[in-house]
Order: sequence, then structure tokens, then C-alpha cells
Amino acid sequence: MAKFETQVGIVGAGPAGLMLSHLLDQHGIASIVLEAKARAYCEERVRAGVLEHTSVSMLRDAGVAERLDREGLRHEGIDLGLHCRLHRIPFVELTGKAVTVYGQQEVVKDLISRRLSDGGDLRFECGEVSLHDLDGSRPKIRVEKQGNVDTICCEYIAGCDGFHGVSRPSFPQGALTVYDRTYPFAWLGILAEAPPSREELIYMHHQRGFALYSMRSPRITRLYLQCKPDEDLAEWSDDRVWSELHARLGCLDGWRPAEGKILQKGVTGMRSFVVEPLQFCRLFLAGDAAHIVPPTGAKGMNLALADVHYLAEALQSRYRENDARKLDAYSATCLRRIWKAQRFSWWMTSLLHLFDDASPFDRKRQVAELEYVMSSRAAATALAENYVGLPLA
Ligand code: FAS
Ligand code: PHB
Repeated sequence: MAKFETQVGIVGAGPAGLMLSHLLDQHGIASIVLEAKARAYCEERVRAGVLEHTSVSMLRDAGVAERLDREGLRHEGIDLGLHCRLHRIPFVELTGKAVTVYGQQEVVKDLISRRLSDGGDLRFECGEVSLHDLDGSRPKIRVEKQGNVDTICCEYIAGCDGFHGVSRPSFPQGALTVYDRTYPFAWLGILAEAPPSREELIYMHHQRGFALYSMRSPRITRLYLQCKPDEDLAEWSDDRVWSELHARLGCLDGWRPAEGKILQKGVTGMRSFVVEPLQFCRLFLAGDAAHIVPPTGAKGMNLALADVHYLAEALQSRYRENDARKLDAYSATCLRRIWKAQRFSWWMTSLLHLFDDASPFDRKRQVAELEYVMSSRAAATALAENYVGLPLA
């Protein structure tokens, strides 16, 4: 039964929780990070792979981009595909900015090693977490493990524990408004030991369903297929996966994805989800704890980093200038950016996937919209501007 004191208690050691703890440390603000899983699990969990220009600048400014700059793959555009024909969206030409392909687990590894080398208090396999006295001046986090209960007294709590965490459900009944939309499909994703056979990502609209060609490193590619929400992985042998990828990604210019040993295979559901507000008294939500985007816009991890950029700034002015205005505005500030990312992620998902219930009119309109984006500089610029990341106002 130990009692601990800190300024900010952080639940969750994903990109949001770890980056927040690091940014706070840079401003001399103490935090304790509580993570249910083991360190190795967090460092091996394959999720996002694309960092916005905005996120890369943020990681650089925070001094945690040394390996990112060395190993990250700078991408100056993407290809959109229709009828097996590709059309490039040149990000740098249209916006002056690029994105970087660098696995989420690499960002997590870099942040964990930096926190630990800076003497940060990260508690992996922490035990059962519960939040208390959120409306008081000293909110508490209780952590129960093997019958032992520790208490952490905080000034603020940051709920960075993802969609299935305890923070959002800790809001009192009725305190949250939920905006939710699920999609009638999912993504079957693979990680393959195959060197990328092209420089940039392909987002392919195909009559057999959407397909995405992505990568992680000069040795590893990451590929996705639109599938049913309840798709049974057991029905997908490696051969079937590759033949379907060839069927959807094969291009008229003869290009085909290079095959290799499939290291990981999984199905990820697709939903758009936002809760408002992001604050209840001294509890602040950030990242997937507050919002989920379909991965078609590659916004998940980037939104999580943007949230903690705003939260760290707000906590810094609270502690440095005793000015709580930014904290009071935290929810509204984040939600302005969150809804723009929600709109873009919904739009990319609607533009590129097949909807079983689409009428013949809808299908024609969808193809016309894709052809418009592929032929209009204005439309391509709008896509590029959102993809590389809107400025952190
Ligand atoms: P995270 O979920 O990353 O981290 C939350 C942490 O809190 C986890 O480590 C969890 O173990 C911990 N936690 C949870 N409950 C806890 C509790 N009660 N006590 C203590 N700790 C607790 N985005 C893309 O752009 N591209 C992708 O391909 C992509 N793939 C994805 C695949 C999956 C399966 C998922 C779930 C998400 C994917 N995303 C993808 C989105 C992803 O990148 C998220 O947006 C990103 O992980 C959000 O980061 P955090 O908010 O830090 O949450
Ligand atoms: C990935 O590389 O995992 C990835 C890339 C782009 C997306 C989604 C996922 O839109």
C-alpha cells in the first residue's frame, strides 16, 4: 500500500502518453506513466506507419527524432489507383511538405528509451487502474496488483489509454456526447518480409475492393485489403492473400507487389468515433481514448500526438504562468483539429472503398469523384494539404 505524489498522472504508454510525459519533462513538470502491458508488448505492437510533416517537426523539436531522421522513409507523394492505372499526388509540389514512413512501434521505442534515460517514471504491467476524486483538487489513481493497492495523488490526470481504456468510462454518466459511425468493412493487413518494389504508397480503388500498398523499411512491406468486418483469417492462406493483392494492386504498367514471408496478419475494424468534451474537471483525454479514425487517412497516431502537443502547452502555461486559460480551451482546441481529421478520414474512406449497398448512381459518382481528384490540381492540393498534416494552430 504505497502512496505516490506527482503533478500529472498519465494512463497509457502509447504515442500520446509517452510523448506527453516527455514534453512535460522538458518543461520541468513531473509525471508518472501507468501502462497495463509489458514494455516488450508496447514496443512490438504493429499499428500506424505514416507520420505527418507536423508530427515529424514536433518529434524533432522535442529532441526525439534522431533515429526517425536516420531510418524514416521520406515520401513526397502517394499514388491513387483506379482501373489499375495510377495517378500520383505530388505532396511537395502542391504543399511544400512531405510525410515520413516510420512505424508507430519505432516512435514508441524511441520515446520509452528517452523517458527511461531521462529518469522518467514509467510503470509497465502496472495492474488494475481506477480513477477517483476527479472533481477535487487532488484527483487520485489507484493501481491494484496482486492484492496490493498503490495510490497516486495528482494535480491532473491525462487519459491516454486508448479506445478500450478506463479513462473515458470514468466520465460521469451523461457528461459525454458520443459521435460514432462504423463502416460495413474492415482491413485485412499483413506485414511481409519483402523489400518495397516501389517508392511510395498506393491507395487502389478496385471493383474487388480497396487495397493499400505501404511499407515499413527497405526490408518490410505493409499491405491491406478491404474485407468483411467479421472476416475469418483462417480462410486466408498466404497464397490467397498474395493472389488477392496481385488482383487488386496489379497495374497496367506491369507493376506487382513483391512477395515475401508474411510475418503478421490481422483484421482491423473501421470506425469514426469522437467524444465531446475531452475534459471532465481535472481529467483530460488525448488520442484514441477520445477519438478513432478509419486508417485510410493515416491520421490515428498523428492526432494523438497533436492532442498532447496542445495539452503539454496548456499544462506548461498553467504551471509556468499560473494561467489556466489554455487548459480550459484544451477540449475546444483539439476538437477543431479532430473534426477536420475525421472529415478527411471519412472522405478518403468513402472515396476509395466499395460499399455493398451503393446504388449504380453512387458507384458512378464515386468513380467520377476519384477521376476529379486525379485530374484537378485544386482537388489534389486539398487531399495533399490534409494528408501531410494541417498546421498546429
Ligand atoms: P494507444 O492505443 O496506442 O495506447 C494506449 C495505451 O494505453 C496502450 O499501450 C494500452 O496498453 C494502455 N492501456 C489501455 N488501457 C489501460 C489501462 N486500463 N491501464 C493502463 N494502461 C492501459 N493508425 C494508422 O494511421 N494506421 C494504421 O495502420 C493503424 N493501424 C491500427 C491498428 C490497430 C489494431 C489499432 C487499434 C489502431 C491502429 N491505428 C492506425 C490507429 C493508431 O495508430 C492509434 O491512433 C494510436 O495508437 C493512438 O495512440 P494512443 O492514443 O497513444 O493510444
Ligand atoms: C500503414 O503503413 O500502416 C498505413 C499507411 C497508410 C494508411 C494506413 C496505414 O492510410
